[in-house]
Amino acid sequence: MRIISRGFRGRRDRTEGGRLPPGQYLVRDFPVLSAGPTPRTKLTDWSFSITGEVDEPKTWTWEQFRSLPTETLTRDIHCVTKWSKLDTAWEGVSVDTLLEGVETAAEYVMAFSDGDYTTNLPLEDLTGGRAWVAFAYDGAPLEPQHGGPARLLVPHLYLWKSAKWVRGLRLMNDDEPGFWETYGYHMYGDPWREQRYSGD
Ligand SMILES: Nc1nc2c(c(=O)[nH]1)N[C@H]1C(S)=C(S)[C@@H](COP(=O)(O)O)O[C@H]1N2
Ligand SMILES: [Mo]
Repeated sequence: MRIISRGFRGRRDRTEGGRLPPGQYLVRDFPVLSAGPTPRTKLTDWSFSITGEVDEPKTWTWEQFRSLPTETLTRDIHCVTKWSKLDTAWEGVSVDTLLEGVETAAEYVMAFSDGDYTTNLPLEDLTGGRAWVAFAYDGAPLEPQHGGPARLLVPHLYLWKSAKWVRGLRLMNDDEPGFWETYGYHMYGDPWREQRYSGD
């Protein structure tokens, strides 16, 4: 007699139980996508700043940043080149924590990184427990190739919005294109609405 356990569901759902956005496929490895060489900023030279349209700019040294409260999180990530990776495990500082006490009328943010990478996002998308400055992946310090010492992580948008080697957030009154957005990538980049390129 054949016994089929209660939990048996046969072939895995092609969309991984609805977790795979349209046009995406699953990877098990962790691809590296960088537009330029990996910057190697010493932690003693590193800082994180909130600048632009703010009453008082803020800045943290690495030591000060690492003494902020941290969160661990597990999220699915989606790259515009069509790979998705499920259940990636991170540790970081919530952007809500970094924005505490910041007075601003700005509605947009330009994240900026070592190596001159930038990417634009609505400020709202970085708040409400939806974005982190992550310094660890899979229980280990974030590797330089994946954005170490720290990267922005905004998992509900395509991964180009998650700036590696991030050094700060510049608050802006008006939306402006960042690096890839200047080359025709979408200004917002929602993977569930397949907003890959401008016009999508
Ligand atoms: N500073 C910087 N951040 C970046 C990029 C980059 O080239 N430079 N590439 C983006 C793109 S297109 C993707 S898909 C992800 C890739 O992250 P990974 O290399 O850790 O997979 O980083 C994003 N952040
Ligand atoms: Mo990407």
